[in-house]
Amino acid sequence: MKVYFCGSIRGGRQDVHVYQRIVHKLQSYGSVLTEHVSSAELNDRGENGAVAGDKGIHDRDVDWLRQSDVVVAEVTQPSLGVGYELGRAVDMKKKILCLFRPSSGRTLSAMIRGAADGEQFVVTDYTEDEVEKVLEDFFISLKQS
Ligand code: 6K6
Repeated sequence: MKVYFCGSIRGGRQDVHVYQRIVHKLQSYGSVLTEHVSSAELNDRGENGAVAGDKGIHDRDVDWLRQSDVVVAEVTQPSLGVGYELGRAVDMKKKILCLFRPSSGRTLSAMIRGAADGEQFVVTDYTEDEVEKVLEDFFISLKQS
């Protein structure tokens, strides 16, 4: 299974430790195409020189999104890039799980919360200590669908 993980880069890297937990768990289900999103070395300018320029990043990521079987997004830290990826993923009819932590004190965008249909697009509120269990439940329900 190919998993596309979305998390904030230029939107802010405050939650990178949570992305690392998510990616580690996702790797038990398949290959995570966007493992670099959880890299602690990547700063909020999204720089590490691995890809030539923003167009290269965009085109490669949209290509990986197309190849993916499932999209998992951590949406607590608002990010234009993550919102864009989710919109494209809906258009591609991908299975999507969005993870949001209400303990952040933020309110999730209505365009993400309101897109949930409980099947193709799932939004789950969680606390950091239950993240692995939330992912287990999602992948069990994915197998059954
Ligand atoms: C090269 C190597 C590691 O990081 C880079 C440079 N930047 C990006 N590389 C890959 N994907 C990116 C990069 N910048 C943004 N994205 C995609 O957009 C990721 O898949 C994230 O889910 C999302 C983050 O968007 P912003 O708006 O928070 O940057």
